[in-house]
Amino acid sequence: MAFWRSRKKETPAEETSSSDEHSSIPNVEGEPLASDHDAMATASDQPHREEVVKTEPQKTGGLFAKMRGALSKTRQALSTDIRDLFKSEGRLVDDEFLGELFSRLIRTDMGVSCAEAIRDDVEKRLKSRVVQMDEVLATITEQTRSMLEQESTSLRYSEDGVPTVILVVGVNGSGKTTSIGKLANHLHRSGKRIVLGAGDTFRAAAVEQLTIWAGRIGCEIVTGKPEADPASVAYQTVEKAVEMNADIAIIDTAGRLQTQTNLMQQLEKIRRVVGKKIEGAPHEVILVLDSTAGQNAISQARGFSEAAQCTGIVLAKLDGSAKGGVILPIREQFQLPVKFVGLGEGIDDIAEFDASAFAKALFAQ
Ligand SMILES: Nc1nc2c(ncn2[C@@H]2O[C@H](COP(=O)(O)OP(=O)(O)O)[C@@H](O)[C@H]2O)c(=O)[nH]1
Ligand SMILES: [Mg+2]
Repeated sequence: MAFWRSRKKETPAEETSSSDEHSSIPNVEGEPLASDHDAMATASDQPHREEVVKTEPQKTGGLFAKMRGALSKTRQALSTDIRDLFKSEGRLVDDEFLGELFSRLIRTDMGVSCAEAIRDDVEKRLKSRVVQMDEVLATITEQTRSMLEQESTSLRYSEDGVPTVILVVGVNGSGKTTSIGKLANHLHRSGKRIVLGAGDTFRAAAVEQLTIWAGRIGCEIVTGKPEADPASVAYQTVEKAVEMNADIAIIDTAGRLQTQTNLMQQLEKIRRVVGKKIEGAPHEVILVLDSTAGQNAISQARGFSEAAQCTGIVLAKLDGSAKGGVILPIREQFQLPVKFVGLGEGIDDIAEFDASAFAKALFAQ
């Protein structure tokens, strides 16, 4: 399967006109039903700290240290468990050992087939030998790295000098708005001109939250009126990006479940209208997954990757999760590259995904 799926040719003539294009965008035919909103409200009952954006001092110590810090919960769960398998004189790698290793790996939510692959690799390399823990960890780390490796983690940029459009999607509370803030800051720092689009018009707090991020970063933001058509905000965002010759427009969206047909149609409309303004846009449709959701994150990836034609993943909240292993089945089952990982709530707590650093951080002592 290709990472970049071909898009249907759209000819939605009714949505825009040349004189005042965005104001002529009608309301989404599939405007969320009350029941959809209700579902969203329920899903958002989990704690949000939208109004308070943390101002943390800049962290130092490089990507590995950061990744290592963020993965501490998963690593502790794993390596304490794995350490239990060893005595100072080492351990014979036999069926019993392999079975115990397997049951420890699986606790990180890496899933059966990934845990099997790692166990089989240890078996192949070390069976019938008495080994020390370091040697087993080195083997596991290498196997994990090779399972996580992917062609490219870089964002796909537009080719012809027009702004790159990134649409950000996912369920409520997965970390979309926060990830946009961190990503925008990351790109801004690398010299890109950014425009944010507050496409989650359903909740005023979401607009406010993104506005605070824009203020901190010092980038432009386009907001609509409360309950405005998100497609219209998306269109205006792209229009603004073109106008000011920005490099990147990043569009936030309301949380939704992949099963909410109307809300998925709304995403489709956003895609269409931005594609009308810039051919080939959106260049990226980033699915934000909450790694603390473990196996649920996998079912979200399954639903969204098809329904919203996602092109990449941001795996958020690795720092709060003991289930960081979930990244393995995500890589195994989907052709979607993990582009960034969220390592905390602070502005710098995002990193481009790096398979080698991730595997080492997961198993480092
Ligand atoms: N620890 C941690 N918290 C995060 C991370 N990303 C987002 N959050 C928190 O998760 C909650 C929901 O995030 P938000 O961006 O509002 O989610 P959205 O509904 O998908 O836009 C907020 O409290 C965020 O501060 C992360 O990488 N690590
Ligand atoms: Mg949000």
